[in-house]
Amino acid sequence: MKIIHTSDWHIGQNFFGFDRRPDHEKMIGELADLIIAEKPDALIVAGDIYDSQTPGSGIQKMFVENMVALHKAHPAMTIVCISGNHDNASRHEIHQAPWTSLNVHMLGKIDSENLSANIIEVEDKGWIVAVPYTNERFLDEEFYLNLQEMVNEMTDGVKPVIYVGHAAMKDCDFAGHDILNDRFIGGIECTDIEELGDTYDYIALGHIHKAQTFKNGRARYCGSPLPVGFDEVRSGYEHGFTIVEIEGHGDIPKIRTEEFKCGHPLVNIPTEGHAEWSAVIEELRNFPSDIAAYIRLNVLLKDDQMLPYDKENQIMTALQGKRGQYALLNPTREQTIQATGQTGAVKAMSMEELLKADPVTVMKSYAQMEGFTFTESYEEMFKEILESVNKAEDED
Ligand SMILES: [Mn+2]
Repeated sequence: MKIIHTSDWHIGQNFFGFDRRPDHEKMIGELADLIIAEKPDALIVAGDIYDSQTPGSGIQKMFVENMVALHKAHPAMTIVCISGNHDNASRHEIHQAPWTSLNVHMLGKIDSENLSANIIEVEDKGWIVAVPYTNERFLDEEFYLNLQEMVNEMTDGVKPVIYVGHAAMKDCDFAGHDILNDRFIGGIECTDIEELGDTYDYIALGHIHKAQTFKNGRARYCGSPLPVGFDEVRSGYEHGFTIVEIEGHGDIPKIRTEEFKCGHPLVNIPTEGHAEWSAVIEELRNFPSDIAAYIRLNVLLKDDQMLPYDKENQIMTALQGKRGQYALLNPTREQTIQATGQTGAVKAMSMEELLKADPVTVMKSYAQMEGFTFTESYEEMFKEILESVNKAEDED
């Protein structure tokens, strides 16, 4: 069985006021070309189709038209499209009936009483087990075991079985995600991939935007085809599509990738880290005029330095005659870590970020700043205290 694996499109994203529709159209257009060239048995879209739970009608229309175009690129292909944490699970299933007639399977929910609905047969080729994003606390304790049992009953043990999910897996590389703002990543809401069982030949994942293969080549995040944020542009971060071939059940999947180049690349100035204002403006002035980039300026402020009062003016002057556009100013104040005397850029947390953050994460960054090791036993003690505080609050 041959599949193309993609996820995290985030269609309709409001990107600092820029319309990303042309970039999304280009991405889906190139995906259609890839489908025509590769003729896969299935296309997997592993969640976060839209950026918001309530996409506008124009954005929904664009999605529908593009999905039909992908179907027409190779009508014999099965398409499995699950919802992610950014999508609305119920809305995702509204037009399930007409989509099914095009061999497109839109899955947004899990019904523990009817797990067979999530197991899709790709005729003569194998099976795809589709598990849309669900908060772990709404899953039965035995969910993965029951699902695996059902899969083993419904499949033949000869043809490959592929799992599709939208979840954060423990011990992955979360680079590019704002861990402090997203407690589903990095902390308590992570799934241990071993819980899924050993039935699946390939686990096609969405959610984490950094492409990566793990579980001895049996699991992969295909990554976001176009960077969703400026932190997704750094060395080692690839954007594109994944092509997977599996001969039979038990065989190791063969994985290839196809790069996607965004029409409006995201550019950080400087490329890595932060630099002082004058150096940033100088680099902006020297930025090639023919690249239609969206640009973030990463400015380092020393001591009691402030941003210049005419900053917008300076930016606009530096960009004159260039196709590049200014998107965001990202200032950071240099701080010295007391305990170590080390000086560097430390991202200050806003009150809003602090309120949303997981206390253990906050404690860990505090420990790092103060230069002491937050050991596992400290963590245990800290969690105990947290629990008793939460309990006392509940009782109030
Ligand atoms: Mn996403």
